[in-house]
Amino acid sequence: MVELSREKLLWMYQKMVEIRKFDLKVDELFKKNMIWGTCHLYVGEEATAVGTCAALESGDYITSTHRGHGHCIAKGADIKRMMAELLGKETGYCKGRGGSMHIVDVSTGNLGANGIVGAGIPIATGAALASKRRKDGKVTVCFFGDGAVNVGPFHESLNMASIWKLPVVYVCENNQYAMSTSVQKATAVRDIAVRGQSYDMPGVVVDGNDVIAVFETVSEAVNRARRGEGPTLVESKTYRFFGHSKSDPRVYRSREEEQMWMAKDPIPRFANLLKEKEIATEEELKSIDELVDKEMEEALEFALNSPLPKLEEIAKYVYA
Ligand SMILES: Cc1ncc(C[n+]2csc(CCOP(=O)(O)OP(=O)(O)O)c2C)c(N)n1
Repeated sequence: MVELSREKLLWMYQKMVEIRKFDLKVDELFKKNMIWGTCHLYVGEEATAVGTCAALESGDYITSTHRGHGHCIAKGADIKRMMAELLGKETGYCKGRGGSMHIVDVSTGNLGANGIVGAGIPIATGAALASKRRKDGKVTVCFFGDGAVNVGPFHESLNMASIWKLPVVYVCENNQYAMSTSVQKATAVRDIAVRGQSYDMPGVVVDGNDVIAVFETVSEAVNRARRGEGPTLVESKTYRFFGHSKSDPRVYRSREEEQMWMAKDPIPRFANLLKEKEIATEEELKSIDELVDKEMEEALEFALNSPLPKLEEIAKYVYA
């Protein structure tokens, strides 16, 4: 806490609130049939994206997942362009062709969300290899879920990153479920972090609903990577408050379990800390909340006023 300025702490609070309000707005728009397809909400996991991105320099890279809105916002994406993308508009990050799972923003070092589970892991490893060869001093953070730790590319990538001592931090967002499959049923080890040992890299478990703990853990891993000492596997234990995607009635978990995790909501928890430490008053936090409400309304207005792609150009920019 001591090494963080008030400005940075308030930035962290604002980003968490932006992620929450963005996804709640997206949920509302879905229910009104204004967004089509599917999407995966990040509500409940905000502390992982924000604590992690707060540990990075602006030139560093991230790779994201199918649940990527939070990563994009924490790395500095333009919320107007994100909203436009979800509404299929020409002003969106992929000119409205990609939607929720394909937001990429190279200007902020975000190498892209990804609909294929685990596919960001080799991409991040490749980016880190490029940084090492170029000696550009950049670190790549790779976000992925607990479901991704059982795919081959996870194991291949961690092995190579360790052999070559690449500047990469693997951040596993263990939100307890891969669709309807609980992590206990699908994964042999109790803590995913122990898999770091197989590849001779540190594996650390962190409370993923505590933004400061995430910041501190990832900062240490980033510093290690920047010193040329190689990768780290961070397991951030957290929970998604909503279902897997839009059509999930959550029959595989109990309402009691959900309530237990919601009591650990990372946003009020951080707000209480900021008040306790006299970093911000209730009124100051409220004014941040109001500012973000306004930001969301403006983003929606921008998206609604943006043009749809022209029908004759619909296949333009589509490569697969
Ligand atoms: C290679 C691959 N297999 C299966 C799917 C279908 N699928 C989409 S999301 C998902 C679960 C992912 O769970 P996890 O990695 O834990 O991320 P979370 O959704 O919990 O954030 C699956 C199996 C896919 N998109 N890609």
